[in-house]
Amino acid sequence: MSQYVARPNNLEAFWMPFTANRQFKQTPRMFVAAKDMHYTTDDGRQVLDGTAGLWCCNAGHGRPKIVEAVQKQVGELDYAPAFQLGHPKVFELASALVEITPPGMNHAFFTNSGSESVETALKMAIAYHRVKGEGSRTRLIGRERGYHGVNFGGISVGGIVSNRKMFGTLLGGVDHLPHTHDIERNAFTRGLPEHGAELAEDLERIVALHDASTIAAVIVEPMAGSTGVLMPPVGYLKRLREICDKHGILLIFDEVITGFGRLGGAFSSDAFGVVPDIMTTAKGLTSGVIPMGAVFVRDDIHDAFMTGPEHLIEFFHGYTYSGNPVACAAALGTLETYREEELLTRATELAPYWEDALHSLKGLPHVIDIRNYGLIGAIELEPIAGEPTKRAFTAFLKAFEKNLLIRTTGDIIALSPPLIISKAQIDELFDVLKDVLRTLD
Ligand code: PXG
Ligand code: PLP
Repeated sequence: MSQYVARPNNLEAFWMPFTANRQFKQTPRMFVAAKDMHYTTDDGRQVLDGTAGLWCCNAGHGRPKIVEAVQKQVGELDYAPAFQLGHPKVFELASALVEITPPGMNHAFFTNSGSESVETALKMAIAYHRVKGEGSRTRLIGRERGYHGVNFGGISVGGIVSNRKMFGTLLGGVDHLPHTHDIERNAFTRGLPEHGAELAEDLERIVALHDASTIAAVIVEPMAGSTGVLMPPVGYLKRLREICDKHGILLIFDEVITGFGRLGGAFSSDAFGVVPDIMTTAKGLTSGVIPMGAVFVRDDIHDAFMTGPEHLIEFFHGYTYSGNPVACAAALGTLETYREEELLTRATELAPYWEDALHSLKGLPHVIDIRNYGLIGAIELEPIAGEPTKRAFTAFLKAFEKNLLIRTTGDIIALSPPLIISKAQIDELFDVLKDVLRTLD
């Protein structure tokens, strides 16, 4: 087949991220093009994107406003130094973004990824307490099963064992809340699980152990994505917010997945009603087209830094590519697409249909839980005894053969299609997945 020549003849040099390299290189899976809801493989197949790439292509693929914005920008101003210099688009973008952040959260710091957004937020939290005269507040509290990217701060507050165990002692002064996953009590819940709000009380135990005066921030994903789509129990986030307020601890929501429409609003607070002090984002900010992240902070946190002599740098932090012009253009084109097509609220509209279609998989072999919110869903499979992850990975391979892209983590299948998915495509997605699940050993 003619497309086949697109496959490079040497796959050795590229060390692939989070990939079984040797297995992949024996039987490579390659995409060569993408448009709207579909990828094209190098053997000419159209694959339905059930995962928005890696939870990032929220506007779908090859969207004209984004493509045009990037093409125009790269010819006009390719790069401008990020430190002590600016360019118009980065200010325009920050202003546009704070229009959709929660009230009182009107400042944006740009990064290149979710991992960098997390490092930035953790450093901001510690430095904020210091500029406020509370330099003893350095401790960071994460949560078991949390995913906050792969840099040292992020894996330290994160709670995914395989991402941590190889890398030494990590950051000191970190503690963890318990995760909220409880299949025994909450299996097959539609929307937010009823049981588990009391798990937030564990923060009081941690505060009692370390004393509030040593704690800078709590960081959680409002909905934990990477670990297998764990919804917050009803009342849980509100309780975390109350305990943080009581003790002067900053609450950071890692919205790298939940931001930009996944839950049916711009950010998780639109869905769950709890507003953090700092939000980390990336992915949907540019619909995955150009790497970019943003950290949003409450005004008084930003303002606390804006003291001292005006010629001095207020925050010793930033990246060569913070606010890169081409990334800014991609983000502005993305926001325009979201606005014109009302994509940031589309998940709310589609949620009932999505939920019914997803839960129709109940009763299929090995399915032990199904969960959903907005345009996100997960199907948890019983692991094969002694061979965890194998059953779900087999489902991934079979789905790929049947022209459907799904994502698996452990024995959990995660689904998060682009927000432009049609009802007919939702039907197609679950028809294929049913076929796949029926044939699993
Ligand atoms: N925080 C959260 C909550 C994330 O989900 C990151 C930080 C890190 O972002 P970067 O851009 O540095 O990767 C993430 C990223 C998966 C999967 O399939 C999830 C992520 C990335 C890749 C795959 O679960 N989440
Ligand atoms: N390492 C070296 C030697 C550098 O000079 C720089 C940036 O100037 C970095 C790392 C950080 O790179 P970035 O700003 O792209 O994160």
